[in-house]
Amino acid sequence: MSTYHEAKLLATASNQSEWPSGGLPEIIFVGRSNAGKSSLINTLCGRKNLAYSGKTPGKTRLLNFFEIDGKIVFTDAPGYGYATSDEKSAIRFDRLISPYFRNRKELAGMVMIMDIRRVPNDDDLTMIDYGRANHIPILVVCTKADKLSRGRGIDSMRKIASVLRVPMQNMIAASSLKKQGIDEIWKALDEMAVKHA
Ligand SMILES: Nc1nc2c(ncn2[C@@H]2O[C@H](COP(=O)(O)OP(=O)(O)O)[C@@H](O)[C@H]2O)c(=O)[nH]1
Ligand SMILES: [Mg+2]
Repeated sequence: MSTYHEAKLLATASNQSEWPSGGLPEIIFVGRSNAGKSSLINTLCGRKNLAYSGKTPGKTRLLNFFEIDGKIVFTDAPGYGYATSDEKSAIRFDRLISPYFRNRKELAGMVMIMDIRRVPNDDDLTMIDYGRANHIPILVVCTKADKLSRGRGIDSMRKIASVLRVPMQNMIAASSLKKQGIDEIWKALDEMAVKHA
């Protein structure tokens, strides 16, 4: 199920001075370009196009902060992969993301979105290390689960878990198309928020 949630864009930030004043627990959403991150954020919020602002040229390299139901903030990070394919872009990505992981007191957790059919690559490993190095709780959401049978989905998740070195209990299979896994993800996010408080 996915139900409607109040959501408003608090800020679009290229650097620390543009971060919103904060206070609420924040969850950062990361994923390789095309993994299904925008679709997942929209589905979590019961919306159609909340997170597609990220597709607007210029906004793709920024952090977008969405306040949800006045109780939690989703920080939408730029998709990586294409965007970080050359060294200059990788450095720019690091300049955007690194201070956030190091300095953002509100940061309560990280959601890494993986296409359930893909094996994690070096970009994914680099990304997950931002969370790990800063001791941020990590949830891996394997989306597009509708693309695989249940059995093949589980096999694929085991592989993803082993490459990322994330325990299976910190992974959730999901589908934005079929609205699968959404309640389970919300439960995990609420737990991250509570633990951080
Ligand atoms: N079948 C299926 N397709 C999905 C799902 N989530 C996203 N997609 C498709 O995957 C593509 C990339 O999705 P998008 O949310 O824009 O990915 P992003 O680049 O990570 O934000 C789009 O064509 C989506 O329609 C899903 O759960 N199931
Ligand atoms: Mg997107």
